[in-house]
Amino acid sequence: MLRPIISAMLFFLAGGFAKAQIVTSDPSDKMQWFEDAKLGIFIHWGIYSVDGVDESWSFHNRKMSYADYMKQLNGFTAKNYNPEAWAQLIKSSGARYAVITTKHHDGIALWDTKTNNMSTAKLTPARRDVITPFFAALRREGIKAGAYFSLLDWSHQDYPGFLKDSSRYQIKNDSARWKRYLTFYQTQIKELSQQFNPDLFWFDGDWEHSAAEWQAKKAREMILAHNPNAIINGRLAGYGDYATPEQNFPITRPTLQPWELCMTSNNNWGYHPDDSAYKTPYELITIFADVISNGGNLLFDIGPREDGWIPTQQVHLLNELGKWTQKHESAIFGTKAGLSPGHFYGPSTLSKDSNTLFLFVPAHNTGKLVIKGLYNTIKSISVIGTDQLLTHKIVGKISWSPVPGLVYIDDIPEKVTDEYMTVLEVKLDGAIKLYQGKGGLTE
Ligand code: H79
Repeated sequence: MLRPIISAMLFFLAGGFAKAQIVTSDPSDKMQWFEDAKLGIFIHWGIYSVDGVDESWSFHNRKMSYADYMKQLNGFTAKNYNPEAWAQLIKSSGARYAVITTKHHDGIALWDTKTNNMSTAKLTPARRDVITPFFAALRREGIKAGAYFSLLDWSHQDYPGFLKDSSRYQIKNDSARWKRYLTFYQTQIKELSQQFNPDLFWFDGDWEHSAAEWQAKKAREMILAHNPNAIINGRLAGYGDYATPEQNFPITRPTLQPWELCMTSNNNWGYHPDDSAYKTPYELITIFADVISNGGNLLFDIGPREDGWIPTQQVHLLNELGKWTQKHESAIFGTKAGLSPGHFYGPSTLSKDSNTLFLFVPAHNTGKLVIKGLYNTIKSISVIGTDQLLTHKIVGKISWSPVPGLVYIDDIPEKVTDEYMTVLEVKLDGAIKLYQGKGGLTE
């Protein structure tokens, strides 16, 4: 139980996420699968996937009328929806978990909620709950299943917010009305818990109210009462289990672990046929390597069309990512954060026992690599996915000084470099030991 307490303190000290994280009833190892997972696939699917407009924000920001936005209900068919194929695609990317929008800020549930008729099951030609078959398919593939759920619901008559810069009412003026909303959203969470038992709840939209207003502690306790192993992301007004930077890559290693970067495949979360600003497989893979090097997970987003078809570029990205993650499995899964900056110019990871260091080298780069401050003796260096061994030289080791020399790794033959990132496996004589001084005679 020590770790949650320490992380609660860090949460408090870290400023950016300065809401106390109170963890009382969780099994101490419940985060383990998540920390080992490294890669998740995020899915934004909803009625916004009909016209390819911004998910919920398009009406909220008055880019289109609410009436026009809601007309998309008539176009959500899910007619080519193949949850098994989705799960297989996710599996083949190497991802260990997936998170799907069960309800975005627009209030349209993708499951058959009993709380109201605002669902794909009740109001769209699809006429069904699309979550149940997806969770079943994920679980058949051994992939953890996460439910994205927007706390705020701009469609609900008892929710204060609706369009940008307007409000239905103020909580302080009508607490009974807000109470009705709390009962509504908490009932929906109960439905999700009981019907789907998500491994992960991915909340969003907490920024519109305080933890006290949301009754965030109660929401957390409700979820954990049903499943003490459920993981909750860091958007439950301070009552989550991990930090969630969105789109923006952290420059300094987040002090809060675990953490997860969620990122789109182009510039949009949902289906946007006009958005061709796709990341390349190289960009995706180098971003992913950087994330795991810093001890995080990547939650990479795709946005299927209303009928369930996944854009070709997104399938391509997941396939290329999958080839690479499969080849370099040992350097990715079951590893931990690598060297801190200063030791190596690039991403790295460490085996859990710290006896093996993995160095990530961009594309067809043939090396000229240096490791600084390594006390250990290197037993071998090999190129993952090949039987190529590399030699190295220790440079500048002063016999009477305790400071280790520089490790210069000899060139990687071009023919064994990877199209995206080559990974070197550096086997050490024991757990890694690093010199982090300033090079002075006595430091
Ligand atoms: O579902 C996707 C987005 O629709 C949703 N989260 C991802 C996963 C999302 N979009 N934007 N945001 C979350 C953050 C929004 C922040 C803002 Fe604000 C809300 C900017 C302006 C209003 C909060 C309040 C932050 C600044 C002021």
